[in-house]
Amino acid sequence: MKQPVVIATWPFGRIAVEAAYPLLVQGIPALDAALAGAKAVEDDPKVDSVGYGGIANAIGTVSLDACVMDGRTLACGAVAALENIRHPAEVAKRVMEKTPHVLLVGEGARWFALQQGFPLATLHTPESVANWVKRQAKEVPPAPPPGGPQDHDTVTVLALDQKGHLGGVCTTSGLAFKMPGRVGDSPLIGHGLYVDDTAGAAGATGVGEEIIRINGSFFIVEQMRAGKSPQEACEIAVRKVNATAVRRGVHPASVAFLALAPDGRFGAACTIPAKFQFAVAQAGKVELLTAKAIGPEAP
Ligand code: SD4
Repeated sequence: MKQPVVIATWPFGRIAVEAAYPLLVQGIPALDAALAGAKAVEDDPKVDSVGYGGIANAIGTVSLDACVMDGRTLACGAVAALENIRHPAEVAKRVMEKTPHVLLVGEGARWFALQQGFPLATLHTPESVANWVKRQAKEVPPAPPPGGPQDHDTVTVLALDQKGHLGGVCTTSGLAFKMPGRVGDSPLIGHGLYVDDTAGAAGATGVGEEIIRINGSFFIVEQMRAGKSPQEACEIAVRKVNATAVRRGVHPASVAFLALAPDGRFGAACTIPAKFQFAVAQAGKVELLTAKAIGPEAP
């Protein structure tokens, strides 16, 4: 029997690991435990970047992205630009289980969620509306490029269960003030999340455009398959993000990665602007750790 481990992005990842870890200890499979953790964050209105109370887009709509992946079978499912549904990660799992598809978007995703019995809900809270109105008055027009430190956050949860299987979930309201219809890395398998029992699991948070550009999570998992530790694999991915920024003549954006190996080792790294912390639950305790920040190398 393996010692279970669960890791999750950002300080609010603590909410996720505290919900997921006891389930893993009871023998619940990794994906189900990770989903319970992600849902606890989606339901928390104080977390203003995931699910209920999430940051609205440029026209004031909360538009959610999520995906799930099972490391045992490589089964996966995702939803993007989903509105008025409180638990996008669970809808993503239904896409995985009940459809022959991987990704449903927009109105189609909402239609599927309703068909599956998810209730329509407002995702705004009085605080999220007030916050959006206040910031819009300051920032529009035109909004500065999204991606400042307060503009994003996502919960990505990676779990290893007692049977040695990996599972992962990623869920977010995406970048604040994103264009309507914009999809980030979070619902894209291989970008915001990738999970394969035979190599490892990886997840991302930060400016999705930069994560997509390097196929972040798949890249990290394949680094682990080639023998790198989870820490080394995350650092290589951050260096790649930095290098693409240098090639494009821009400053590296806020991006962070975390990874979990099939043997329970984990790692995390970020670009300097991300100042990334993540939560870990293992051996009966929960900790908040700070990821190694890596700047661009001198040319
Ligand atoms: C996105 N990656 O929509 C998400 C946002 C995020 O930390 O993770 N922010 O691009």
